[in-house]
Order: sequence, then structure tokens, then C-alpha cells
Amino acid sequence: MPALIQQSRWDRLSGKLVSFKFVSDLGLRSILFHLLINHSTNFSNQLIAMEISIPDEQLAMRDKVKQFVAEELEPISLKVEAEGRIPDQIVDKMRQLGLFGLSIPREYGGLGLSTLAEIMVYEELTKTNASFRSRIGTSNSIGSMGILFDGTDDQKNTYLPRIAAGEWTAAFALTEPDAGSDAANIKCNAVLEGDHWVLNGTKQFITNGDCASVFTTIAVTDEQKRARGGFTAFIIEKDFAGFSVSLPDSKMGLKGSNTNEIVFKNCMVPRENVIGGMEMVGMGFKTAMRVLDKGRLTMGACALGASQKLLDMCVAHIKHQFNSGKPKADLQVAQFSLADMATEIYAARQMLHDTARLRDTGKNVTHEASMVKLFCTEMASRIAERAMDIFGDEGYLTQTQIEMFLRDVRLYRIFEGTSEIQRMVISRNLLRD
Ligand code: COS
Repeated sequence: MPALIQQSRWDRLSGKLVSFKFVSDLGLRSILFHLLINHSTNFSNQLIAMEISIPDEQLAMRDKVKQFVAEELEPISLKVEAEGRIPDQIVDKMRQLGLFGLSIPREYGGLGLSTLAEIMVYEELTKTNASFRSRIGTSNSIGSMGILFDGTDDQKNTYLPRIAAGEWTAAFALTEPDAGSDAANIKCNAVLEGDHWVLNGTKQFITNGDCASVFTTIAVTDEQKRARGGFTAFIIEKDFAGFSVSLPDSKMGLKGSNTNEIVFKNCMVPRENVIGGMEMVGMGFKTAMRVLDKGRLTMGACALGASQKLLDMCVAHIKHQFNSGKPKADLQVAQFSLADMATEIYAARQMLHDTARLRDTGKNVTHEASMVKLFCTEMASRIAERAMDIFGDEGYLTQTQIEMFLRDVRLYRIFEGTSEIQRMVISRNLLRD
């Protein structure tokens, strides 16, 4: 991006840049950076690179979330893990902060963050118990994006303001008992009868299933065409006759965020609840795939946030721990481990932010989003394993939260498309004629 440095101030002794005013070619944005003279060669550079294209008010949101995590979320992280639920007053605070409407445009009551600003918020929000992010995540991402991308004006005006305000949580219902990775194999079907669609089938692993009010649901409407013109996306409200939610699944991680099975038994859905209206009947697979493209970037950001937190914890631990009377920080094996973690995180952040910027220019990022999800989520597992090695038996104790991160980041490699699905998307794109 062509850029113009308007004002700069240099330290005479060190010759390093102290502060400058930056004007991008995107308009009237100007950002003043105060650089610590002695730190201009480390993380500051990375921060500058990532912040130069984001307006001040969007960066302010990231900083607010960082403070919220430190003051409100982290202190109750272990409690949420033990009790398996987020206290209502914390969910209210999330609403007040606008976290349910991060990416929903301002005209619908959201914050209208760019993709880049949004993923920076997620990076902060996932430096604690992953369940907090999950509570707002489906609403901002896969639950509501189908309506935003392809919905009619009426649908946007009806649903998005309520979702953005956190009054209604949105969820995404694609996965079924026989159709996880092979999404084209779904069985849940919808038949038009007069002015209603009648839905029958079962969806599983639906995040926020029992606290969502509205579900973006993909069903078969043409058995012959299936994924190529035979799937349709619907907006289902939890009060529709014939809709029910089962008890939460018992899971390995994300204890404070429920997933549920949802069942449609002759569920009556108004004709107008096809996302995008009747002319979008048959276009549901494409809607779902575009939604997942965005979701995969978000997953990359979550994995990155957790990885950064684990690195920070390892650095702090090593500095203050002794091994056979010697500081752990003196052990080369520990030093090398930190170096490898930091290097991977740096690479992950670059690819994630680069892809987010690309998406913000309106480019299709299907290929890049899959690479981001693959790399960031696999990295998070490697880093969690390394953190466990560094902490040793202490890492196995609940109170250090290392074991919680290890369990939680494992899911990032599974939902919104497994690592194998990402490899499939990437390689197909490479081999396409
Ligand atoms: N954006 C828009 N359209 C897309 C798309 C995308 N990212 N990916 C595929 N499509 C379209 C294709 O272009 C094709 O339409 P046309 O025939 O008109 O060109 C149609 O969708 C079918 O595509 P494809 O043949 O690639 O479908 P496949 O059955 O081979 O499956 C994958 C594609 C594997 C990518 C898909 O099944 C998938 O993503 N699976 C994982 C599902 C998932 O992430 N589940 C988690 C649920 S949320 S926790």
C-alpha cells in the first residue's frame, strides 16, 4: 500500500525513529506512533506493520477488549471452566461493549469493524478461556454472516440489529450425524407446502445451540442437484413449531460454551425465511461456503491469540523458575523452545493479517483463509504441547490453565473445517485448470 510519512522525529544519538505521523492512501487516516527508542527493532515493528491500515476507533476497540480480558474475564476463567457456564452479568458486559456486533455494519447497529480490526479483537479475546469468545463468536461470524452476505433488506433489518445488540444469539447449523467434513452429504430436507417450508432432520455439534434464538440452517431442497443448486439456507427461529434443542454435549474442552443437537420435526418455516428470498432457493451451499471462508480466518485469529498467551506465560514462567538451582532461562533447550514459538507466531500473524487486509479490499480469500486456518490452528497445538513441556508437571495442574489451553486449541483444528479439509481446499485450488 503506497504510504506517506507526514512528520517524523528521530533520535539523534541512536539514529532511530521516535515517532511519526502516517497518512495512508485510504483517506484521512493518520496515526501517531510513539516508539520506544530502544525497542525499534523488536515487536514494535510488527505492531506498526499491523496497525497502519486501521482507523483509531477500531484499534480502540481492541484495546478495550484487552482491558476487559485482564479485568473481567481472566479473573473468572477457572470458575467458568469448573462451572461450565459464563455468568449472565459477564454476557451483559459483552453486550454493552458491542462484542455481539463486531462485524455487523453500523447501519444495523453493529460496530462495523474491518476484518483486520475484528481479528485483532479476537486475538485479545482468546488470551483467556476460549469459551468467552465462543459465546459471541457464532453471532458475529458463521451465525449471522449468511444473512449479511445474501439476506434480503427485510431479513437484514429484522435480524441483524437484534443480533448486533446481543438480544438474539445467532448460530450456524450445517453439520449432521452423517455429514461433518463431507458437508455435501447432508440429509436434513425442506419441502415447500403452500406458504411454509417443512423441515425435517437433525443437526449436531451446534455451538450455542441452547442459547441461540436464530439459526442459519442449510437443508436439501432438490435431491437431484444437492450441493450444486439443491441446498438452501434458511433462517430458523427457536420458537418455530417443530424445532427443538437437545441437552448439551459433554466435551473435552470449551467447557463454558455449549454445543447441542437440534432437531427439526415437521418444522414450519415461513416461505420468506429463505436467506435472500425465493430466488436464492438452491444457493445455500455457496452461502455456507462463503460464511466458512470468513469463519476460517476467525479461527486463525483465535488460535493465534491462544498461542501468544501461551508464549507470554512461558516467558514469564522461565524467567522466574529454577531447575537444579539454575534459572530455567539459562537452559538453552528452553531458550530455543521460546525462539521457535515466537518465530511461528510471527509467521502466523503476518499471514493472518495479510489475508484480512486482502479480504478488506474485497478480494476472494477462500484459498488464503484455508491456509491461515491450517497453519494457525496446527501451530496452536504445537505451541500448547511445548508450553506443557516447559511448565512440566505444573502445566498438568488445572490452576496454571496450560492444560485448559491444550484441550481447547485442539478443537480449532476440527471445527469450521478440519485441517484435512483445509488441505483439500488449498490443493484443489493449486491443481485447478
Ligand atoms: N465459496 C463459494 N462457493 C463455493 C465455495 C466457496 N468457498 N466452495 C465451494 N463452492 C461451490 C462450488 O463452486 C460448487 O458450485 P459450482 O458447481 O456452481 O461451481 C459447489 O459449491 C460445490 O463445491 P465442491 O464441488 O467443491 O463441493 P464438495 O462437496 O467437493 O466440498 C468442501 C467442498 C470440502 C470444501 C466442503 O464440503 C467443506 O468445506 N467441508 C467442510 C465443512 C465444514 O467446514 N464444516 C464445519 C461446519 S461449521 S463448525
